[in-house]
Amino acid sequence: PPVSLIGAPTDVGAGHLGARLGPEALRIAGLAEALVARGVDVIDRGNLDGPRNPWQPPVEGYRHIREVVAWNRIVMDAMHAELNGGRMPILLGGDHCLGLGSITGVAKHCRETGKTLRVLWLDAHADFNTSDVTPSGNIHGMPVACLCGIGPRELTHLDGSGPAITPDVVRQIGIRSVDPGEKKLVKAHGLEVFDMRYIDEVGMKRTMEAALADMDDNTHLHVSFDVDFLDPSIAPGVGTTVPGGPNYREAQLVMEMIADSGRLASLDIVELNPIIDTRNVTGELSVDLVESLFGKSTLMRD
Ligand code: DIR
Ligand code: MN
Ligand code: MN
Ligand code: MN
Repeated sequence: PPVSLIGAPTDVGAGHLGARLGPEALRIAGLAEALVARGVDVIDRGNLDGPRNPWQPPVEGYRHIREVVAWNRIVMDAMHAELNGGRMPILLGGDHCLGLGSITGVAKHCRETGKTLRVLWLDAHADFNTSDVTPSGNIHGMPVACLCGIGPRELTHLDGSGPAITPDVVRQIGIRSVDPGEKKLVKAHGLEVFDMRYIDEVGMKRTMEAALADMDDNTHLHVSFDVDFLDPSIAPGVGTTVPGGPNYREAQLVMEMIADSGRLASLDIVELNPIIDTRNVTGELSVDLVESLFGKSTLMRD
């Protein structure tokens, strides 16, 4: 299907400044050109516009909640509009608080079209914090909880109707940093988490087979790719690195197996921070991975 790139240049949900430059770093790394080379019809919609980052400390457990709500409404509408127009939206973040708006827009489209939504959350973090248990107040640590209806009403009811998803929609992969109170919530809500221990023990191939199981022609697969999913040795350009992530080949295999599923219908690329990166290597790696996501494979498989 044709693809639309949507830039959301903000870091209002993060604890480091710089993810607002992520969309430009992905463009400079040649994201659109790489997709065109794969034979994909691409339109770059440019950047959305939203409130500036006031860079204030958290208030009652949330940093910048007003600005986070505003950005997410804008992102929700943009994602939904592209899907309505028959295009596959790729959100260029921006920090991962935007996964809330993105997936709320996607879920709305799935309800309207009778599709079954599946969300693959590729991340070092579970992003399942609440204002009570967050160690930081940064809302990029909360979007999965908010999507599942756990959080303040302005975040859990972004489209005015109700929580976008239930926890059974989500599969998390690569998780290796979960805060103590967050861990209790993840367990209580039965989130399906393929953490790094699981990947170490069974391998990435079987992990992805499990994460991609039980999809069919009616499945809309949304991938929310937090670049800190990757091992920091190959992807230093993120605000919150955590050692012990997937290596280059494991990450490629993740993307190749998603491509093979044939179900990818929307994507977020978030948390890329070119201020922290080294000569855009993390932006360039992200583009390599997106090529695999769109079917670029090794010589023997083409
Ligand atoms: C941490 C970091 N769990 C927090 N979260 C991040 O502040 O809630 N998510 N970096 O991507
Ligand atoms: Mn994240
Ligand atoms: Mn729709
Ligand atoms: Mn993360």
